[in-house]
Amino acid sequence: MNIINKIKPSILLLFSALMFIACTVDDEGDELLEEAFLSNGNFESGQDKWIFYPNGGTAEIDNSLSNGKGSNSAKIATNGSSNPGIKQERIGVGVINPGDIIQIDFDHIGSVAGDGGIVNLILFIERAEGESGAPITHIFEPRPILSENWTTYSQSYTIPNNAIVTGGISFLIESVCGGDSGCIVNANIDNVIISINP
Ligand SMILES: [Ca+2]
Repeated sequence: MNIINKIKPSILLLFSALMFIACTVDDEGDELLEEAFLSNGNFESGQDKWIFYPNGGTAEIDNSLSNGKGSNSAKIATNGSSNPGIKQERIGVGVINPGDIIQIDFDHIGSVAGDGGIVNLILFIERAEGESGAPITHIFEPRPILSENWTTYSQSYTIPNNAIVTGGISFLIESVCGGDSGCIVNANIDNVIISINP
């Protein structure tokens, strides 16, 4: 056996080991991303992962309306001075960093009547629990415009390079009526997706 034949199995073994390490890291990374970002964006698991805030209006699972597969969406509705909303908190801790682009997409359907009714998408860049300082709060514009057809809303925000993101991100989708009498907002939300550096 010459020297090359002796070395070959060792090289092959080393190569296999490196591939194994590379694949393991990659798989863990993918799992981490899935866990960290957003679960149940289609509401097919009900309120799981979400916080529903009626805030004087209606915030509930609507199992009669879904866009695409499944049967559920989130209904956020108000007919008075209130701001019912749905929120996911502190997702992407340790994964989302300063400078990252956060893209949020969701589908909406519904209507606004009277004056003063809007739908807000608000992003919070969070500090760790107990860490002093205020989160960055970003209200996306232009806001979603409700209509009788499902429409996809897509917005992105670049986290400033000097931001503190130790608590990940939170986001809130809310229907809002101010003080105008006759204001009504009926919105259904489905298929919420968050992409990092899309
Ligand atoms: Ca759905």
